Amino acid sequence: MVAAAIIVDGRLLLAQRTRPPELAGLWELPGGKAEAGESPEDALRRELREELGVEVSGGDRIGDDVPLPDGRVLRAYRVELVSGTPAALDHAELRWVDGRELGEIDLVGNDRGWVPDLRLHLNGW
Ligand code: 523
Repeated sequence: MVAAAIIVDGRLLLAQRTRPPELAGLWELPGGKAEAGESPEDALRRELREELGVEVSGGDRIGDDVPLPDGRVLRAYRVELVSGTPAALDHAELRWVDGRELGEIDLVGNDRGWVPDLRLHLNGW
């Protein structure tokens, strides 16, 4: 599983989930599952194209891997926007948050451990 930290002008892009019911309404770093034979970087580019309608580049890791119950890990990458304006094609809503807002918003549990690392790159905390 891969997730993207898109940071522009000291704000991080968060996306509000619509599913499953237990995660609907919570905010996440957008991303998803790598398909068979797909590298994490390729998976992230595909997911962001599908979910947000943007092209991204880069991909330094940020924060620690989060072990998932099924044995996989969730890994976050910092990416740069290359083209497009993020749109909520697969989420309820998008929001750009600064460091203070990141601490106050309801994140999905798996993403919460990344907050201290993310804040180092954000304004306003
Ligand atoms: N997470 C998560 N944080 C996070 C992402 C992108 C995903 O905790 N930033 C978890 C939430 C789900 C699982 O990973 O339990 C799958 O995420 P999902 O649904 O975004 O992945 P998809 O879209 O590849 O999977 P399908 O919905 O099955 O298509």
